[in-house]
Amino acid sequence: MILYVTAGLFLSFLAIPLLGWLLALPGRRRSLEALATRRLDAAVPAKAKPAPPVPASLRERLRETQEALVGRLSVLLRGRSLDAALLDDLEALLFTADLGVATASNLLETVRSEASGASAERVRQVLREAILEKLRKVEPEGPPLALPTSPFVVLVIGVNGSGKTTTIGKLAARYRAAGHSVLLGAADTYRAAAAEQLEVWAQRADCELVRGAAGGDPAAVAFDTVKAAVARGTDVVLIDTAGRLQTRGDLMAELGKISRVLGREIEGAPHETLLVLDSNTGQNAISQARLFAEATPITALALTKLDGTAKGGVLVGLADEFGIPVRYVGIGESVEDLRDFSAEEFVEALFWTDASTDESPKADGAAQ
Ligand SMILES: Nc1nc2c(ncn2[C@@H]2O[C@H](COP(=O)(O)OP(=O)(O)OP(=O)(O)O)[C@@H](O)[C@H]2O)c(=O)[nH]1
Ligand SMILES: [Mg+2]
Repeated sequence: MILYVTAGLFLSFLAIPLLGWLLALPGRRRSLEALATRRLDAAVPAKAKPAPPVPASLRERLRETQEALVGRLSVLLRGRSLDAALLDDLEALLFTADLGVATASNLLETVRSEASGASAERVRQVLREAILEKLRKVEPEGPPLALPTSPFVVLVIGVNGSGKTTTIGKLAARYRAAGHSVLLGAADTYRAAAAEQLEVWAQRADCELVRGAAGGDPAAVAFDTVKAAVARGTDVVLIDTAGRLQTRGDLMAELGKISRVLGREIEGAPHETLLVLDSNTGQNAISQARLFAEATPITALALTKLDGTAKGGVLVGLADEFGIPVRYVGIGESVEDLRDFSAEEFVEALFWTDASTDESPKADGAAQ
């Protein structure tokens, strides 16, 4: 009897660790598999990163620009190869696609030198690559919404109605969604309704706002805003300014003053001066960029209203002429319609037509 009990106890001591080992087996197998995959990954060189999928909304919103540039190009190229007559037609197309004269000439020259006598498909490919190369140069470095310093001060400028306040509202919402504290500065003191408009966005984004007296000094509001941000330990400050014509010297000089006041309060501020350009203005946006850049150093561009315009080609001209990083593109009026600019994504959206059919999206009815 004693012998049976001893043997039973001995067997159960053996059974417990055995049971534990069996239960841990799936987890152990998973970690072994992970180890094997890691080793395999290390042994196999990483493949080139595939192009990011283009969100249907971006394609859809860029449709008019797509048609004005690549849609017309597809029709032009159909069944032809690059000869003198096609070059003439291409010249006419590029010069009327809101790219700006310098960029259009440059693209034409690239096609002439790289695709002489080549097929339609090759011409299309050369143009695509040339546009992509120009746009890659203005892709912002670093991750989106990066905050290299605190408070990170962004001064937002541009002509009347370009979309400054809306862009600030959308940006505030994005920063808030990423968990950052945001303070808005209503330095557009010209229009009584301007601060109210910004206030609505502040409520939507759940952030605070500093405003001054109507008709007051915009630089003073900017100063009060950064002072409050420092006191409160705010992460991001977005300063709205009144729209101004790029040809009004006095108003342009005011931007320099706001910038200097910010820099006096916080070293290096404004850390970003964002010029907001309405794509509908086409080549005028190029002249806006030139004159604003003369008034104050521009560190980033936002191209708004790319939805509903055929003039989005101006983005390529701006990239080519100024090389200023394009941080955002606006493709609609709601909060989620402010996208980080990606050269690859933009070019994919422009050239998304199935090249083998050489049809524009309208022609083949392949719209999403
Ligand atoms: N479709 C579309 N509309 C936009 C976009 N961005 C702004 N808007 C609209 O453009 C109009 C002007 O926008 P605001 O943000 O008030 O422009 P603003 O530059 O602040 O104007 P001012 O303060 O008067 O100089 C508004 O009706 C916005 O809804 C965009 O990306 N797409
Ligand atoms: Mg405004």
